[in-house]
Amino acid sequence: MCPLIPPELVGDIPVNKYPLNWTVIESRYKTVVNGSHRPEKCTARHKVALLIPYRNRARHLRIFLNHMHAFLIKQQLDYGIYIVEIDEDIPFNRGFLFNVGFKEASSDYSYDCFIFHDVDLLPQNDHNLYNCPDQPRHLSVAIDKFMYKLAYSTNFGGVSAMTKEQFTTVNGFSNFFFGWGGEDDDLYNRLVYHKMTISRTMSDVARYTMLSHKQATRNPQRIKLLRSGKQRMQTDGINSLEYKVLQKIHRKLYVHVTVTLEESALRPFKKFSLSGNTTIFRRSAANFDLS
Ligand code: NGS
Repeated sequence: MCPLIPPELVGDIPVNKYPLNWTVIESRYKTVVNGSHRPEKCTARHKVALLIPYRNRARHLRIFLNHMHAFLIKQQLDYGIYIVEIDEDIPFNRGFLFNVGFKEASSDYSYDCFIFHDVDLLPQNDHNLYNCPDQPRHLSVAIDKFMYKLAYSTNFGGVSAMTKEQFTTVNGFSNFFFGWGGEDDDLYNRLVYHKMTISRTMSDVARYTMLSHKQATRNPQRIKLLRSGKQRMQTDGINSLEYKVLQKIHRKLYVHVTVTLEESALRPFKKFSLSGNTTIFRRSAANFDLS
């Protein structure tokens, strides 16, 4: 077994916000294969899948992967990185993509711990352990953009960790939140309903740099959806997830999963769409080229 505390951790680590090109990043991580790595000299204590919902952030992805592989290797984890995206040109659905990532990673390997991670957040301290304790853990406690202060006490967004059992117990995320905001608060409500509590890493360790980007369009229905969330908990989540995998490519530094939503999965979007315009455009395959 690898030691409880990985021996090579140093605390604060530099964050390189410059996107290196793919060849350079790949040559840095010779031992990473299919987006996965495990320690050579000991048996990892944790099998961790890092799930990243994604759309059109190729620059961020290069910065993220370059930073994260070094970080995770040092933590002596048996890990895999999954980048998950939808082909439809509809508002982003973070919760749905995490649910898909959970299923796809679970079908590849016996991961016991899942880290739900935004692509624009980079940990600044390697004592911030990417494993899953007894209770769900919120990891992105202190973000530079917010002056390293937690936005509010029930916040569970950004980066969080749950065991397979915890995530299954709460039926994963809701699939109903199209557009920015609310899906993480809804997950928090699910945890509370199931009598779980959030654990948090200390804020001097759980520090993150956020990469800059345009603010996504807020989902005007998010408060309404949050209020009715409790009624849907048992029927809206990983047990109701319907999608088709368009491609699942095991690249060197990540597994890239692109899915299309089944008609039934679009129903909530159509129902809650204010504009009334429910035409959905498929994105062309060229958009899935992450280079
Ligand atoms: C809340 C959102 C959350 C979001 C959080 C922090 O208002 O989804 O802000 O966002 N909830 C609702 O909109 C209901 S942040 O300031 O980090 O961009 O995670």
